[in-house]
Amino acid sequence: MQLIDGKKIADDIKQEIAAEVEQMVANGQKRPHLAAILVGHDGGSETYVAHKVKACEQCGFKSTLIRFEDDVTEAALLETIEKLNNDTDIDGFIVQLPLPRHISEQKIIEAIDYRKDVDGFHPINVGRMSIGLPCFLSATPAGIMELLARYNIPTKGANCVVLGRSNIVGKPVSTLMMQKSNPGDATVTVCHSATKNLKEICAQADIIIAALGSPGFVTADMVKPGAIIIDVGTTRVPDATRKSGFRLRGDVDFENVAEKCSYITPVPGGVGPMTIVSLMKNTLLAGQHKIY
Ligand code: L34
Repeated sequence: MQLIDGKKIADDIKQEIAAEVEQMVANGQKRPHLAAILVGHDGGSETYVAHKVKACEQCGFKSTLIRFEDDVTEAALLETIEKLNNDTDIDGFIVQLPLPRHISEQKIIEAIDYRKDVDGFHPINVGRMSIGLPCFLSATPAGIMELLARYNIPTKGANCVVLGRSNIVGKPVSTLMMQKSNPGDATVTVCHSATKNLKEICAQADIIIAALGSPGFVTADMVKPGAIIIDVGTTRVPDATRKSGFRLRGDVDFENVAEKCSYITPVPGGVGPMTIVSLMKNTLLAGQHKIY
């Protein structure tokens, strides 16, 4: 079994981006500028956004964090989005999800100028992705594709099972895996809560991409010997031995599955850091006005 080191790949890519940014600055161009809107104090969101701000620093980007309490109105958020859309110094921005229930995520996402939508969540970017046009690719799927590429993992003709059908991971990663490209060109099966014979379907898979947010869901009996396992889950589970009181657990029963598979992403240190770095890649593209 080989561990897929997302942290190391992400560090390499951040260095590549930083070098490109210094080149841009030397040529008299401005530093890319990312803004992030964070609503409330969800522990996961706080951590992820802090990682995004830090990654901007490492890439030589400017960053701005805009915070709201969780009683912020939808109107106030929309007004902020409008300002960011019109602010010529901001190249791209994100609204960290999830949002409080009284705010429509879809309305917020559609209010973002798609040319600044570095999360790749706007329907224009999703539509472009689905037909293979240049666009902002959403960060977690793009990060997974990058890991497969950098580890030279063959995907052409592979049976790929995606667990989960969310708009931010399951749907887009299944689209990318079936696209005629490398990585890609796989035969993709998407499983979800209504799927019958899920275990049997998984046991046929050459590649499993687990994105359900259900800790330890993928057990060794669901894994074909030599399969490739991509674990997208990062659920906080109670752990009294940690100072924080919790630890992160993926969707895969790592201990038992690791012995059986050929490649596996750890949690933490697998897909998570790649999500962050894919956002950085999109911000660089935005700063270079490559998506319009
Ligand atoms: N708008 N909302 C928007 N864009 C996104 O791209 C996200 N996502 C998901 C949740 N909501 C979002 C993220 O940023 C998930 N996500 C994310 C980002 C980073 C990490 C995990 C999920 C990450 O850095 N994970 C680390 C561990 C972090 C920790 O210590 O908690 C890892 O190594 O897996």
